Amino acid sequence: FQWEYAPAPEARDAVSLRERYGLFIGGEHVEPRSGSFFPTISPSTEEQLAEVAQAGAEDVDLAVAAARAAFEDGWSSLAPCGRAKYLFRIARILQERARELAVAESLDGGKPIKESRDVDVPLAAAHFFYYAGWADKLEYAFPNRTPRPLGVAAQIIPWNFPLLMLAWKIAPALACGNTVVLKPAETTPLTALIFTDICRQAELPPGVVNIVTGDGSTGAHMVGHPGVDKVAFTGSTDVGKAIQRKLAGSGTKLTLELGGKAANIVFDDCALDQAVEGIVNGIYFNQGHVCCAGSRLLVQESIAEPLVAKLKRRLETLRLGDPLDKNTDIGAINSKAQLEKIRALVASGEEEGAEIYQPPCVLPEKGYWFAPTVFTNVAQSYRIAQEEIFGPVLSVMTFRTPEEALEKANNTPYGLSAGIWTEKGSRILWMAQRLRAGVVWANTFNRFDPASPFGGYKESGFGREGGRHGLEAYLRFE
Ligand code: TXE
Repeated sequence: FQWEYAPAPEARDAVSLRERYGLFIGGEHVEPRSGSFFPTISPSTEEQLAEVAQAGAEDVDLAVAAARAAFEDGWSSLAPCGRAKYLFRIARILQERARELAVAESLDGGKPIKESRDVDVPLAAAHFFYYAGWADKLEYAFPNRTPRPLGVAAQIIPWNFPLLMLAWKIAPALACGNTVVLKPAETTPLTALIFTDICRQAELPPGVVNIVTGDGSTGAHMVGHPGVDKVAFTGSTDVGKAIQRKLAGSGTKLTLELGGKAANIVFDDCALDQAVEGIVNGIYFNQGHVCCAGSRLLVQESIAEPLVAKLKRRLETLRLGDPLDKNTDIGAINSKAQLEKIRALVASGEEEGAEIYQPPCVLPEKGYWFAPTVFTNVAQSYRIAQEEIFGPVLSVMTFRTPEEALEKANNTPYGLSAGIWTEKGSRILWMAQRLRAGVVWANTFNRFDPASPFGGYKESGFGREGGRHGLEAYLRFE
């Protein structure tokens, strides 16, 4: 089986990028006071897509001041149906500009266009529609309490779902009457920068949304800023812990959505073909760059052999290559650093004694790629069974009883999600009650809806995004 790398130039034309992007502060595109820029590249071709501003402390000061002014000068006291009007407008513009956004997302981040087209962009619009609906109904969401906005929210997001994470953060914050300063990840700033044009197109009052680009140092300025009332962070557990330590005792509200090591648990009475699809979706969706990825497969011993055989055959049909090709299943790894991390963890799995399987596939010469990988013969103590790889790598382990499955599933410092595959409803309920995971899927995986709260236990963080619960993170109560 040979897969040829076929570029799709016509898709590339859907997005016209500026050579250089400044910051979006107070409703204007401005040059960074820092004077510094850095390149954002396409991980599938290594071509430079644009230059992006590296915001320094002074730039963050200006963005926070603009957000504060917008909060005090009207956004927080605007009639709630007025806030809803802007959120509805943004949602509609996201739909109208869906193709451009999907192409930009796939170019900048490496994910297959069919995912950015069918998942990232429509879900981002759905979040704005959903929270637009709550903006004038907050007193119904929290009866007998008086909800009030917090003020200025500093929001720091990762590179795996750039536009969707922006929507998860900005939509509820604005619906509740807050203003925001948001920083996209350094490897995927483009859709957030296109979003600045959408804010202008929607005539959002200046300063309600401010976008600053930069690396971790920009994020650190935001977190420590005295003008910030709330920090919302999605990213690595190490940075999340550092942020929590920094904010200890400060009174700044904090929500953290961190890593995961989810178990996908397959019982012998499941619909096997459906489970194989769920396992593939669970770990190879977005190259495994998913915090809730089903990276540990726990399969009942009696069906382990046929299931793994089916899974390997299915992997041979996955197509790896150009993210802009509509047939691509597996795109590029987001960055060189992430590729190196995946390689190192995979090497540790082989050294510790696990058996590796990769379907035959030709990796493109340029760019960052990693073949879909399955490890069998994995012990729970191996690093590949314990640490978040954040790549297309599945670790398979077996169990005999539901109790053993539960014990193994919960044997992780994380607790973001889990999947159960069985035809027995009572077993689903028994497991779901005992799994220490914020989300439990039954006979499906990686399903998202703006109305469902999402968030973790243990080192996966705290606070919920999505649903009515997601509003709480952006409110105080009188
Ligand atoms: O994350 P970082 P990285 C996990 C995943 C991945 C690993 C490393 O396992 O392999 O983390 O990824 C900003 N103060 N996840 O290094 O550094 C940074 O600029 C404030 C899981 O990319 O945490 C970016 O905007 N902000 C995760 C964001 O934090 C700081 C998604 C995330 O980057 C900062 C991403 C600081 N000191 C990675 N340092 C998930 N939960 O989905 C960095 N940042």
